[in-house]
Amino acid sequence: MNNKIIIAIVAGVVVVGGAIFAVSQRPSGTPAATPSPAPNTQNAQAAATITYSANGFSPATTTIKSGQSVTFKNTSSSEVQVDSDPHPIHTDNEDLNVGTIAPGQSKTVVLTKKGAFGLHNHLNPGNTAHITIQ
Ligand SMILES: [Cu+2]
Repeated sequence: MNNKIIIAIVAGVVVVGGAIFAVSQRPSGTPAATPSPAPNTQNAQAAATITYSANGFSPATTTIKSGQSVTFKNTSSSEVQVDSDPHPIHTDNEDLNVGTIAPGQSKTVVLTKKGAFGLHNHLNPGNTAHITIQ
């Protein structure tokens, strides 16, 4: 008689404990556990990549279509700060004010404003590149 009660209690603890464990293992909130991208950036394959190395930006000119994205990749050993021309006010195309990118890192931006724009490394304004957005 007592054994049956003890077995029932143990079984109940196991079932309840198992249920709590199962619930705790479930990801909370929405199933989309991927980190949300920063504003104006996307994880999709970029239409073009502009690399910043010790020699500056490469390629010097890039052409994409409006709505496509461009990845800026810093392969140099120093920080780069990508900004729209003109230096230092950066007002031609504010989508190109990508900001600082640490060595070895990259940032991707979606560009929508059509036209031909210059950009530069704000920390070394002689390093420039051009991008045409059709
Ligand atoms: Cu600047």
